[in-house]
Amino acid sequence: MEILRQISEALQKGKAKDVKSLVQSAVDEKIAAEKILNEGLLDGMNIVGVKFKNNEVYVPDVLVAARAMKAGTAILKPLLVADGVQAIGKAVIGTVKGDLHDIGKNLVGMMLEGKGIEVIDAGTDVSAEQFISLAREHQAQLICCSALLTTTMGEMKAVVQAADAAGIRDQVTIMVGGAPVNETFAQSIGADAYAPDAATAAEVAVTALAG
Ligand code: B1M
Repeated sequence: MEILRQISEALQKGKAKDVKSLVQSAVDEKIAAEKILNEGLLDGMNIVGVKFKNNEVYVPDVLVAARAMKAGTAILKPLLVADGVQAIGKAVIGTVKGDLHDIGKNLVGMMLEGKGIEVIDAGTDVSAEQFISLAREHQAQLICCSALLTTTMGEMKAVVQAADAAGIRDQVTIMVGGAPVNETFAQSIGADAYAPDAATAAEVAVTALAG
């Protein structure tokens, strides 16, 4: 679809205003929000990621692309998030200590809200102690940790250990995810669940809350 290609290209160029108006046009054309997200915004961000890896674009280019991504997702959020639904549980979500990537974490948060889960967003660079203290404060049943760097994914193990030390390990489901994370890693650190993408994360969260 032409408009989705235009969204992807505008995002790659970091043109937040264009992304915003193109996403709005796509919504007005009744294209499904998930399709706009996956085939427009995320397509563009994936291309930026490959170019970043190949040194064809640099951190400032990635930052403006990330800003454009946020402008687009802000328009989609009301369409992805259910309105007025009774909360079925609470989740503390954050990107682990040392890691500032928050786009994937924000998408996971939106999808959880879309399933009627109350989300307490701890932000980025969240220490294991912060995760635990927020989970206690809000009596959350879920702790959701995101990591995008191979150097920070080890922090997820610290969250599992901190939950253990705080005596709340059997009261919370710890779910992990992010580009470098996989099922084998999740099991190796003693996490309860892993999800490869935001939509699956929401399904896994619902299953965990039901069980
Ligand atoms: Co960074 N960065 N970055 N970056 N960046 C990556 C991650 C990298 C893979 C790029 C590359 O080399 N190809 C690379 C990491 C290499 C590695 O560790 N193996 C990298 C690097 C090296 C860095 C810096 C070190 C660069 C530097 O400064 N020299 C630096 C680190 C800063 C820090 O965190 N301390 C850095 C900085 C940045 C920016 C600030 C410029 C920017 C972030 C802006 C922001 O987030 N607000 C940025 C970006 C945008 C990227 C890429 C291009 C895109 C990430 C993204 O948002 N993807 C990324 C390359 C790539 O991933 N292709 C890259 C879209 C997002 C929707 O996907 O986050 O994977 P993702 O989330 C998915 C799934 O993973 C999953 O669901 C989401 C949607 O389906 N998911 C979960 C995520 N969390 C989940 C949790 C769950 C379940 C599923 O359960 C709880």
